Amino acid sequence: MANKENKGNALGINWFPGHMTKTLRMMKAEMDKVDVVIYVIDSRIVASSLNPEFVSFIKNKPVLYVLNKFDLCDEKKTLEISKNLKRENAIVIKLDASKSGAGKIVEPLILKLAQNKIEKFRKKGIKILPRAMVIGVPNCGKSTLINNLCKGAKTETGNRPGVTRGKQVVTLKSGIQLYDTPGTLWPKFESDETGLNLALVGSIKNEIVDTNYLAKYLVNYLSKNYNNELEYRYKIKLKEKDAIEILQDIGKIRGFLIKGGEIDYDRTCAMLITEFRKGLIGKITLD
Ligand SMILES: Nc1nc2c(ncn2[C@@H]2O[C@H](COP(=O)(O)OP(=O)(O)OP(=O)(O)O)[C@@H](O)[C@H]2O)c(=O)[nH]1
Ligand SMILES: [Mg+2]
Repeated sequence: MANKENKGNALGINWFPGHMTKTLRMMKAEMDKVDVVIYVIDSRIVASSLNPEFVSFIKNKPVLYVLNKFDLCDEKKTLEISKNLKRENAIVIKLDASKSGAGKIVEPLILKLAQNKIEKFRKKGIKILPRAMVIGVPNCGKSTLINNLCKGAKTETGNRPGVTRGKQVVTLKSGIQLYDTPGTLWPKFESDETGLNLALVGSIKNEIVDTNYLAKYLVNYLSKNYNNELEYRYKIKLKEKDAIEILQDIGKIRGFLIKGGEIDYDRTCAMLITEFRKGLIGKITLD
């Protein structure tokens, strides 16, 4: 349900609080002043990072798609999926925005994408510098990218969704202006997988999500697609085991026990998700 923070078990995860509606309204209103859109995508979930709410207001703008957190993804799979990002007047790049200096390639690309407009004004004798709006789902690295470009923490970042609130404008040394925006989602996800993928990478507030269900979903996905990584990280053998049995094995190996010698299942699930988010299980792409 839109604007309601309803904690569901897993099916029908939904997080579309009022501040996102407000942000989308602000983005639409500001779009007229923007020359280039910097669309930050979490490389582990390319398809689930695409917000259908953006389609209408970015349609005529040049777009720089940034496949961010590329250091955490399964390169081959992500590049295959990102072929779908094709559109007119767009450039796709891969990036690890948390790596110092990595953002250097971005500024010339903003200029390139705004070239037509710069040229049009130059003919009239006016020198303009482009404005770019940085958009994307929560926690995908928008503010980190901006900080990377301007050397110094000009915007607040953090490994949880909803860090940036309100519009923030940062002017680079060159004069290019970057608008940071709060991460936004949309009222209803197309599929349960979309919600689960967004939750796994930390784009949805933890309180909304049932951690144990999420861990079970992750184990199922990993045992089908990244079985070697899962076995290697936790020194387990998957054999024909189901997700719950695998989680029990992981808990046992880690020594996560509660009174009576039982496995601390909750702690195991939470640990698995944390390790996935940090990239400790391996370079993994969810969609
Ligand atoms: N490994 C890795 N971590 C990254 C990368 N980019 C950002 N991060 C981390 O991801 C977390 C979220 O970064 P933010 O820049 O705050 O994300 P945001 O998109 O601005 O988030 P909101 O403002 O909440 O929408 C931080 O812990 C960053 O250090 C990247 O390319 N690789
Ligand atoms: Mg931010």
